[in-house]
Amino acid sequence: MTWRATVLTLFPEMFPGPLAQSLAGRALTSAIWSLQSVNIRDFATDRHRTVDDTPFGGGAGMVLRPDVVDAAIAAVADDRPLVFLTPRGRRLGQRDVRRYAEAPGVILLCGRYEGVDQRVIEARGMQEVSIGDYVLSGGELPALVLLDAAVRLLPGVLGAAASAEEESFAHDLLEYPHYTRPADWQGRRVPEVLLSGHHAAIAAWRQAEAERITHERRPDLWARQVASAATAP
Ligand code: 9WO
Repeated sequence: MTWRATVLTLFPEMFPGPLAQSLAGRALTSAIWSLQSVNIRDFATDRHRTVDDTPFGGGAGMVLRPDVVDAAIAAVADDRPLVFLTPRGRRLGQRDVRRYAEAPGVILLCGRYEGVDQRVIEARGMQEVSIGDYVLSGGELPALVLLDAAVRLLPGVLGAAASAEEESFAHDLLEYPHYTRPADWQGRRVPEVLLSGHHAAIAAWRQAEAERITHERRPDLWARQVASAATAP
């Protein structure tokens, strides 16, 4: 079955954007997934098609109105998870991405201005999701990030080898370094073991490198890795 993505946005022309290229683009053409971008403005009810208003309590900027956002959601809501992209959300991880890829699809709400009226977020029981600790001008780029991460996990998008490789993230390790020809580039030699043809030695070297780099750069991931290795069967 086709995995269905719906994006609610004031900038529907931002989709599929970069996802029309390469892997995700081919999968879109071959109907492994579908994309519907919905303009929130189409659900405004006044002559000027107003979607925002000034914040109660004062302050800078504008807030998306709950009635307009709710009408947009009502037009598309079904059995799919409803996700609001916001820096206030829970951080998106590979585990969440896998869960979205296994759902029938996702409905993504992209905010603009200073935000979306909190009542519609709560009333619709939206999952609030962040891709990282920075403020952007809207949720569209995070929505593209979430879609890219999920679509590559859909059956038929990647080959079997790459799917197995994805598993490695589940083990909380960063990737080992990669090398290709030339074997000597500007005096920098590829690690000898990789030229040896000794597959067991290569696998051991890669595992050691992945562990070293994880320990060095991501003590948080390393702690998880050590904990899960300790409880592994
Ligand atoms: C703007 C702002 C201005 C003054 C005081 C507080 C403020 N908060 C915001 C704000 O969070 N604006 C958001 C812009 C409203 C929702 C859409 N926007 C957004 C989403 N920016 N960054 C994201 C985002 C989403 C997911 N992961 C990382 C960033």
